[in-house]
Amino acid sequence: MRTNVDVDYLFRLMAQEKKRQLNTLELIPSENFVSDNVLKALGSILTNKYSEGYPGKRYYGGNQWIDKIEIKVQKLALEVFGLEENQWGVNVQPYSGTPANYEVYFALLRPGEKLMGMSLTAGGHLSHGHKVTYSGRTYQAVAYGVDRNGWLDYEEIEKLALEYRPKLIVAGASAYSRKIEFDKFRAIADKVGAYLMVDMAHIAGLVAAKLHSSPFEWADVVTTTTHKTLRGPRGAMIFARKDKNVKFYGQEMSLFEAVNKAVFPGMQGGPHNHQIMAIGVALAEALSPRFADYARQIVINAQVMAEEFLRRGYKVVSGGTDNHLLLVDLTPRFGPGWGGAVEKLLELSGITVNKNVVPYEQASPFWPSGIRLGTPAVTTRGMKEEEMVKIVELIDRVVRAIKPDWVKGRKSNKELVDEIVAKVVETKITDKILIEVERLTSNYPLFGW
Ligand code: DSN
Repeated sequence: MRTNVDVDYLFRLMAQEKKRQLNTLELIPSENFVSDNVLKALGSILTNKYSEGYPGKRYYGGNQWIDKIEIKVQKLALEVFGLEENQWGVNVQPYSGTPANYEVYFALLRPGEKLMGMSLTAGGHLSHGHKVTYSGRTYQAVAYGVDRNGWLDYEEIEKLALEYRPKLIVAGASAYSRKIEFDKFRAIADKVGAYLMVDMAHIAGLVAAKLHSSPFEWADVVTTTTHKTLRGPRGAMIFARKDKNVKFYGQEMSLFEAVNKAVFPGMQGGPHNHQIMAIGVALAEALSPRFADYARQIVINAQVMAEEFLRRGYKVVSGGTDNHLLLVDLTPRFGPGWGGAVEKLLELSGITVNKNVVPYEQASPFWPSGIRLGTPAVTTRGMKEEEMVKIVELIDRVVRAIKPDWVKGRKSNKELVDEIVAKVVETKITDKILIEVERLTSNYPLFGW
């Protein structure tokens, strides 16, 4: 291969990122590490092919093998979630989670119609109607939240639905650690004649392993990304009912047909065939008994982590977790607004988490009061309960290096956070933790599985 300085530079950056992934503890709940076979599919010649349309109905020739791949991936997707082909169809072409959600809105709603989803501050996702997004600007979005303890309050959601009468209700979250009761959402949707869409992106792997109740019994449409607990490539799928109809721009058709039209030609062009192939590989992996063991360990690990935080006196939103993630509210220790400083210090210690708003956040969303942690990626490395306790100990040592009187009663901002971070770095605690993290990660090598 001919060399080129820019290409070399890019590959050097990629090598650095690989090193980061190998040597740090990845605790962002929406991230994971894929298998070598998934990587092989993603980095394959399938990226060369154009195939607008669907199997058997393409706008380009030469799709005989692509058709077979897409059909097989659809079958695997239905099998993983125990679905019958006469009731459910699946579109495996969405580029990612946000486009998948918008494609469903395009299929079911007209601009200006009402959509109800969980608010971002309560743990929902931007694409569920947040005002700065396409979903919030195109539809009239109404947001539901959680109660003071951080739990979904179905009576409140019902009240809101009865008041606003949305045409579509979205259930699903990005920072909610408890089981979502899809049957209750269905009952609410039925009361107001709304469609029910479940965005199971975060918990798809747990649903596949039957560790979370299935949304398919209750929802009209289910969207998911494929790269979180499902441990596939970055990508998404939309499942839609074939036995329920909708009027799509004057034409009566099944929800599944409307979703297909919304994906292509509605909102996307050529499918990413390398990505579809990699989704298929991940789905085949999800069907193995090893995946069920993996998913069980994700939840055990998250619960052990939550218990250890509680034992060390931290506030865990909702008091614990039923799934793969937990939200630690740092307000009692530091006052509002210091999640960002903790995120930065943990990053310098080789531990990756994300700052996150907490329910009834008193600080700004840019400088929120919590951190969100999840176990899918460290569980892929093979870490178990003992390591979770160790990780919480490491995090605690970093957090305790921030003296509450440095921050309490002060409003966080970039300068102040930089100042606090510098003060802690001076104590050398981040260097010490970094060494311990490298020791821990070297015992659980990544890649090659
Ligand atoms: N951005 C993802 C998350 O981190 O939860 C959701 O799409």
